[in-house]
Amino acid sequence: MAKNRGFGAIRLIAQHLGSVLPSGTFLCRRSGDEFIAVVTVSESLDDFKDKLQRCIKPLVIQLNVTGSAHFNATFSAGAALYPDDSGEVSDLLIFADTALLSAKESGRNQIRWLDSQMMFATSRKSKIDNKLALAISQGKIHPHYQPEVDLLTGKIIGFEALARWHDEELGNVSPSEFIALAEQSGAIASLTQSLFAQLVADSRVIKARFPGVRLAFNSSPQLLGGKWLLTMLKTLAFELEGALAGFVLEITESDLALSPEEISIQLQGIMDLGVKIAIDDFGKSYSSLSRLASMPIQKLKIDMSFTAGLAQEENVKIVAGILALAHSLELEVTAEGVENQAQRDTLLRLGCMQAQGYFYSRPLPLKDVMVLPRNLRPDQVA
Ligand code: G
Ligand code: MN
Repeated sequence: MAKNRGFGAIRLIAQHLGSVLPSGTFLCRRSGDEFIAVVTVSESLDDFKDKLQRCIKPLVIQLNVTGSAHFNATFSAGAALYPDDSGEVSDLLIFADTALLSAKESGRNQIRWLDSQMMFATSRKSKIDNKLALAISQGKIHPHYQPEVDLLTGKIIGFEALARWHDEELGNVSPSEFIALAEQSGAIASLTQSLFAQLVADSRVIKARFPGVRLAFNSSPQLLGGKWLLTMLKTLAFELEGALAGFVLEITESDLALSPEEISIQLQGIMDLGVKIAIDDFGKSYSSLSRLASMPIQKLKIDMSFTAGLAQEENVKIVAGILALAHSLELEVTAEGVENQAQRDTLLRLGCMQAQGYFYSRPLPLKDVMVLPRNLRPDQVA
């Protein structure tokens, strides 16, 4: 019934579009409620844009003959111009999609035309997408390492591995640009494997220079669902005979929302290899406190937005609350994003003992890690 009703509505929308768009328009349904229209510009571009704007007015749809069921349909549209934007059909479709996304993000019920900013973002994104698999297989994406310190003494107690990619053409490509693409294309598994293999290799020299440090790495939620991550780590642990002791896996609080049986079995298996589990960006998203208490977790990392806001009393209260919660659950705590001495002092006063952030060091390539002193900011020692 619902299905028929859905098809009925789509058919009515298609008929409506056919009747309001200029005659001679090619119109087809792409998927779901998405249509593609190829419209010829036969007047000045400004007049044409006005005309299209009028075509996509909201519509009230009557669904059955008695008129008892009706609903409002609004239209979002994205447009790209041939040949100005591109001579290629495939590019034009991608550009129109980008403009459509922008129309939806700007509140829907409107038409958006491709602009140079959207075009730049789209072409950078598709270049990153095209280069990603090769960059992974050639080992061009490396871990950089950001120190974690003991707040009281400034002693380096660990490092977090963070993926960094420098491309000759694209410059520095940030993880926020390539991780989502790697997840979409399925390359996230090979990326994680490559980064982890580099981390393990680097860990020998890092641990020799900084005895007892822990090495943290991040995992995509996609890899936590099945057994992939556990299997990869087991294989490495087997090859390295215990080399995983001292490693820390960082997951986010929303990862705990995955099926509890699945995730706790995998996390427990990972812990059994000697790896500690930390919750990254804690406090930023939704957290289930019962999951937090029942899952095998040893550490929280306070999201950097709270550290950045420590000048406001409300953030001081939140951080104090997180520290109290961590204390009762017997979890370690690291504050992320410490950028100045005032934040360091407030955190210490609240009883937070570990931190990470630009005040101490940015994420560094291995060669720079190796020349770091064992204590950062010794001037800060109280
Ligand atoms: O989500 P996660 O905590 O893993 O992300 C860490 C990111 O935050 C890294 O990309 C790192 O470069 C960045 N970062 C680390 N320390 C600081 C800091 O002190 N200030 C800001 N603004 N960013 C930081
Ligand atoms: Mn992290």
